[in-house]
Amino acid sequence: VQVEETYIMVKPDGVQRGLVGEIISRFEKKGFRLKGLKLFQCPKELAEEHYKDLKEKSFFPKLIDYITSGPVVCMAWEGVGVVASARKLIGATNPLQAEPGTIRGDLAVETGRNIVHGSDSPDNGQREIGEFLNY
Ligand code: YYY
Ligand code: MG
Repeated sequence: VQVEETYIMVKPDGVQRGLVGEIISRFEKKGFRLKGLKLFQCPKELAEEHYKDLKEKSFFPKLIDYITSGPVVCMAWEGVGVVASARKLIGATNPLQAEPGTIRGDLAVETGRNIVHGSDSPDNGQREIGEFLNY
Protein backbone atom coordinates (compact mmCIF):
# COMPACT_ATOMS: atom_id res chain seq x y z
CA VAL A 1 0.00 0.00 0.00
CA GLN A 2 1.30 3.40 -1.02
CA VAL A 3 1.46 6.81 0.62
CA GLU A 4 -1.66 8.43 -0.77
CA GLU A 5 -4.14 11.21 -0.07
CA THR A 6 -7.84 11.23 0.68
CA TYR A 7 -10.50 13.90 0.83
CA ILE A 8 -12.31 14.12 4.17
CA MET A 9 -15.18 16.55 4.67
CA VAL A 10 -17.03 17.36 7.89
CA LYS A 11 -20.61 17.89 6.72
CA PRO A 12 -22.79 20.82 7.91
CA ASP A 13 -24.29 18.96 10.88
CA GLY A 14 -20.84 17.93 12.07
CA VAL A 15 -19.74 21.56 11.99
CA GLN A 16 -22.94 22.80 13.68
CA ARG A 17 -22.69 20.15 16.40
CA GLY A 18 -19.12 21.14 17.23
CA LEU A 19 -17.57 17.84 16.14
CA VAL A 20 -14.78 19.20 13.91
CA GLY A 21 -12.09 18.85 16.59
CA GLU A 22 -13.21 15.34 17.52
CA ILE A 23 -13.12 14.22 13.88
CA ILE A 24 -9.71 15.78 13.19
CA SER A 25 -8.40 14.23 16.38
CA ARG A 26 -9.30 10.71 15.26
CA PHE A 27 -7.29 11.04 12.05
CA GLU A 28 -4.39 12.67 13.91
CA LYS A 29 -4.31 9.97 16.58
CA LYS A 30 -4.37 7.25 13.93
CA GLY A 31 -1.17 8.77 12.55
CA PHE A 32 -2.27 10.46 9.33
CA ARG A 33 -1.01 13.86 8.28
CA LEU A 34 -3.20 16.88 7.64
CA LYS A 35 -2.21 18.39 4.27
CA GLY A 36 -4.93 21.00 3.72
CA LEU A 37 -7.99 22.42 5.46
CA LYS A 38 -10.61 25.08 4.90
CA LEU A 39 -14.08 26.14 6.04
CA PHE A 40 -16.25 26.36 2.94
CA GLN A 41 -19.83 26.99 1.85
CA CYS A 42 -20.38 24.38 -0.88
CA PRO A 43 -22.12 25.82 -3.97
CA LYS A 44 -25.06 23.79 -5.33
CA GLU A 45 -23.25 23.03 -8.63
CA LEU A 46 -20.25 21.53 -6.82
CA ALA A 47 -22.53 19.48 -4.52
CA GLU A 48 -24.33 18.08 -7.58
CA GLU A 49 -20.99 17.27 -9.25
CA HIS A 50 -19.63 15.63 -6.07
CA TYR A 51 -22.68 13.35 -5.73
CA LYS A 52 -23.39 12.92 -9.48
CA ASP A 53 -23.36 9.09 -9.22
CA LEU A 54 -26.43 9.38 -6.93
CA LYS A 55 -28.35 11.75 -9.24
CA GLU A 56 -31.14 9.25 -9.94
CA LYS A 57 -31.71 8.35 -6.27
CA SER A 58 -34.88 9.55 -4.55
CA PHE A 59 -32.84 11.13 -1.73
CA PHE A 60 -30.65 13.19 -4.11
CA PRO A 61 -32.48 16.55 -3.67
CA LYS A 62 -32.38 16.18 0.13
CA LEU A 63 -28.70 15.27 -0.03
CA ILE A 64 -27.90 18.41 -2.02
CA ASP A 65 -29.98 20.60 0.35
CA TYR A 66 -28.19 19.04 3.32
CA ILE A 67 -24.65 19.43 2.06
CA THR A 68 -25.26 23.06 1.05
CA SER A 69 -27.17 23.96 4.25
CA GLY A 70 -24.17 25.41 6.08
CA PRO A 71 -20.38 25.49 6.07
CA VAL A 72 -18.39 22.27 5.67
CA VAL A 73 -14.77 21.62 6.64
CA CYS A 74 -12.72 20.38 3.67
CA MET A 75 -9.53 18.45 4.39
CA ALA A 76 -6.79 16.57 2.59
CA TRP A 77 -5.16 13.79 4.65
CA GLU A 78 -2.02 11.87 3.71
CA GLY A 79 -0.67 8.52 4.79
CA VAL A 80 0.01 4.90 3.93
CA GLY A 81 -3.32 3.36 2.93
CA VAL A 82 -5.21 6.41 4.13
CA VAL A 83 -8.10 6.06 1.65
CA ALA A 84 -9.33 2.67 2.89
CA SER A 85 -8.29 3.29 6.48
CA ALA A 86 -10.25 6.56 6.64
CA ARG A 87 -13.35 4.72 5.38
CA LYS A 88 -12.90 2.26 8.26
CA LEU A 89 -12.45 5.04 10.81
CA ILE A 90 -15.60 6.73 9.43
CA GLY A 91 -17.77 3.58 9.47
CA ALA A 92 -20.81 2.44 7.49
CA THR A 93 -22.98 4.91 5.55
CA ASN A 94 -25.95 4.21 7.87
CA PRO A 95 -24.74 5.27 11.33
CA LEU A 96 -27.03 2.71 12.98
CA GLN A 97 -25.05 0.01 11.16
CA ALA A 98 -21.66 1.64 11.78
CA GLU A 99 -19.58 -0.16 14.42
CA PRO A 100 -19.04 1.47 17.80
CA GLY A 101 -15.59 3.03 17.73
CA THR A 102 -16.12 4.49 14.27
CA ILE A 103 -16.93 8.18 13.82
CA ARG A 104 -20.44 7.54 12.51
CA GLY A 105 -20.97 4.66 14.95
CA ASP A 106 -20.14 6.87 17.92
CA LEU A 107 -21.48 10.26 16.85
CA ALA A 108 -24.44 9.91 14.44
CA VAL A 109 -27.78 8.14 13.98
CA GLU A 110 -29.21 9.15 10.59
CA THR A 111 -27.91 8.27 7.10
CA GLY A 112 -28.98 11.71 5.96
CA ARG A 113 -26.98 13.30 8.83
CA ASN A 114 -23.89 11.12 8.87
CA ILE A 115 -21.48 14.02 9.63
CA VAL A 116 -18.47 13.10 7.51
CA HIS A 117 -17.42 12.17 3.97
CA GLY A 118 -14.38 10.13 2.94
CA SER A 119 -13.22 9.37 -0.61
CA ASP A 120 -13.81 5.80 -1.81
CA SER A 121 -10.67 5.46 -4.00
CA PRO A 122 -7.28 7.16 -4.43
CA ASP A 123 -8.38 8.55 -7.81
CA ASN A 124 -11.54 10.04 -6.31
CA GLY A 125 -9.44 11.37 -3.42
CA GLN A 126 -7.24 13.32 -5.83
CA ARG A 127 -10.24 14.55 -7.80
CA GLU A 128 -12.19 15.65 -4.71
CA ILE A 129 -9.18 17.38 -3.16
CA GLY A 130 -8.83 19.31 -6.42
CA GLU A 131 -12.52 20.18 -6.58
CA PHE A 132 -12.93 21.32 -2.97
CA LEU A 133 -9.55 22.49 -1.65
CA ASN A 134 -8.65 24.28 -4.90
CA TYR A 135 -12.16 25.64 -5.57
O1 YYY B 1 -19.58 6.93 0.85
P1 YYY B 1 -20.70 7.10 1.83
O2 YYY B 1 -20.86 8.54 2.28
O3 YYY B 1 -20.62 6.16 3.00
O4 YYY B 1 -22.07 6.70 1.09
P2 YYY B 1 -22.52 6.88 -0.44
O5 YYY B 1 -23.21 5.62 -0.83
O6 YYY B 1 -21.41 7.37 -1.29
O7 YYY B 1 -23.66 8.02 -0.32
C1 YYY B 1 -23.28 9.36 -0.19
C2 YYY B 1 -24.18 10.01 0.83
O8 YYY B 1 -25.54 10.00 0.38
C3 YYY B 1 -24.21 9.33 2.19
O9 YYY B 1 -23.10 9.68 3.02
C4 YYY B 1 -25.51 9.85 2.74
C5 YYY B 1 -26.40 9.98 1.50
N1 YYY B 1 -27.32 8.84 1.41
C6 YYY B 1 -28.62 9.01 1.85
O10 YYY B 1 -28.99 10.11 2.28
N2 YYY B 1 -29.50 7.94 1.79
C7 YYY B 1 -29.09 6.74 1.33
N3 YYY B 1 -29.97 5.73 1.29
C8 YYY B 1 -27.77 6.57 0.89
C9 YYY B 1 -26.90 7.63 0.94
MG1 MG C 1 -19.39 7.66 -1.12
